[in-house]
Amino acid sequence: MAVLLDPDKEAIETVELKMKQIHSSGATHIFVGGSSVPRQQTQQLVLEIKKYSELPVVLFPGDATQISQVADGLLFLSLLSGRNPEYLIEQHVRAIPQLLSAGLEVIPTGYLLIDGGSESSVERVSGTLPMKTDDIEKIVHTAKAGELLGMKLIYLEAGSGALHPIAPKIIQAVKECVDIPVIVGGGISNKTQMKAARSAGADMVVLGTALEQNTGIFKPFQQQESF
Ligand code: 1GP
Repeated sequence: MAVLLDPDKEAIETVELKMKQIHSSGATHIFVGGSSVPRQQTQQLVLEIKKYSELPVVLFPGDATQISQVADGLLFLSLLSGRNPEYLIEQHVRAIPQLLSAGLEVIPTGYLLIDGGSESSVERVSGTLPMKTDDIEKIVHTAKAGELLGMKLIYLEAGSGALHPIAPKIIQAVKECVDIPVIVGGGISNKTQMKAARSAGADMVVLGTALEQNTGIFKPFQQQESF
């Protein structure tokens, strides 16, 4: 399990406590990103996390301005579900000066936005529509195209705060067709949903909103079998 911390929502003063909770939740990675914030803000959050945690910090950037050289890795997300060149390649080109001088592990990631029942910020910012949940074939083909283009991860995204997380049948269909790890995020707010995603084959699930809204949720996650 990875937890997603958004530099725009995270107060620096609460990071120490949050890290204790995250460690006891059994999370294996900390993702940082989500909103568009000045580079300095991302940098500051990553540095603060690093004071209290040895978990790998992986950037989950909304655009090229969110690359912090002090993180461990970067999901180099290409929004394959949409047809906006800005998020397919343009932001990536703009990120290169930062990446050339950073020691980040860059992980090429096929990012698929799938309808989660409400308008997501990815949809708003990218100006692209999510894929329809009943067009599983297209979702699978898009993920496979990403793999054949050399991507090392597929990220199935329902959108932060989605009403419905990615359906297990979608995860399963994608897993059956690709040989690279599949990450699933968006709208996962309880153990049952986490378990369903994992049972369907998700190699990692990502939680953001659920942890922001109710830190008490950390404890129950710890008590279930390891995610
Ligand atoms: C990461 O956008 C998700 O993929 C996070 O979604 O905030 O709904 O957990 P939540």
